[in-house]
Amino acid sequence: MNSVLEASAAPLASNQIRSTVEDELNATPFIDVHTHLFMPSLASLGAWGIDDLVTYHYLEAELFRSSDISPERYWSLSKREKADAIWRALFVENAPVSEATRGVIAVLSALGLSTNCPDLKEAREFFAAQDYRAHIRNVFRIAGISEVVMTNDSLDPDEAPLWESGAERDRQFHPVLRLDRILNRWPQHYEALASKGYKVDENVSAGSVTEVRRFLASWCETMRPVYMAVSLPDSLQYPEDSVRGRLFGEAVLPVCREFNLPLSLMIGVRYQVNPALRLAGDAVGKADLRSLERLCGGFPDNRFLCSVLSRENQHELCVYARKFANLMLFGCWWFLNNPSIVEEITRERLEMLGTTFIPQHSDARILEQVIYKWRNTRRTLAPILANSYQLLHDDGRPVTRADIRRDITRLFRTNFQKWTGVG
Ligand code: FIX
Ligand code: ZN
Repeated sequence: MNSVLEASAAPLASNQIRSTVEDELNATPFIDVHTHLFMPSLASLGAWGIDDLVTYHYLEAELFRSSDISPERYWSLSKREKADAIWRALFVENAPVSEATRGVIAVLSALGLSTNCPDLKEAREFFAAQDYRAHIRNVFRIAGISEVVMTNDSLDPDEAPLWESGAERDRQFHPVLRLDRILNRWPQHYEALASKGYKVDENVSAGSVTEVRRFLASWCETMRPVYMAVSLPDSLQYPEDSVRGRLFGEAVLPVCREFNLPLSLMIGVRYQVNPALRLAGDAVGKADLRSLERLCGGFPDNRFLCSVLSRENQHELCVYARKFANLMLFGCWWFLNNPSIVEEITRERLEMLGTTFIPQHSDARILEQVIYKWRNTRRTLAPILANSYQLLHDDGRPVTRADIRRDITRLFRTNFQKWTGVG
């Protein structure tokens, strides 16, 4: 056995555990299992650069707390003016201590840019000088990720034609078939299917269900997604005598089985509690997770990915994962993606699930966000993982670098690869 293998198989001393965990977290390229980023051939849909970073909906929500500008006045501004207003209010007139504002600072510093300028002139010049494709690779390298999973909408009038005309694929971007328009807003969107020749109606007659299956199957052929996904309200009920209830059981889950795809359920959104804030207008609600119990129990041949938005649902979610082997938990989603809460959720999951879950996803909407979202994750998880190994060591089981490397690879790569078949 060569010396490197010997070293990684040697029991670690107690005071070596923390630094070894940090090394292995930094050395392991993560797979980012849920983002709103787009591959270069879909760049027209994507967001990157300083103006997009600063007008991220998390910061828009914070702007209206730190400035007198009304949402109406704000939406009337150009993107550049919006970014200037947010930079002034959240980064100049106040210290950027919130997780989202601190994130922008972390991105600027990682790219070698000043972090306390009075305006965005320097940053705009930097991003204007970037070659987009090279910039993507560089940002992924800095973030320590090998690939991301996109969010693709076959009913989006701007996106669908790009796929239908054969969008060039990219090995670092995996597609996902997102179903929110079909499952949550059927009355507004069934006509889009009808206009493409699918015989569907508003009441989802028997014929419609078959046609929806045909639509989904055709998009699985076109897009070759790694999973299907849908975000769901806190009021989700399953089974339910509704369009969503029927389409889940009779169209979506059968097609997932046919194409051997997991279904990702993102549960717990209270949509548009303040529509004036647009994308920033959604909130969170505690969900009745017995729906998840019935889906996992009722469809044992389907695999489910699941992330739940409410902090109050996390413990029962962990318990459900102990009951259903066809359920894989992932991420600390959206309002949970704050270090103090990520810590709490991840400790609980390690204690209850060992390494059989996916700790985090970035949910990046702007390319460079992966830099701070994954820096935060590595920084938050290092002491938590080190503590687990320290307890194992103190309880009498020697811990090796190879153990730590295998587990971190499982948490941030192979759990997802095995669940989706992504190579
Ligand atoms: O449904 C989702 O995928 C959510 O992540 C988004 O809709 C949400 O707006 C978001 O950006 C969360 O971070
Ligand atoms: Zn998302």
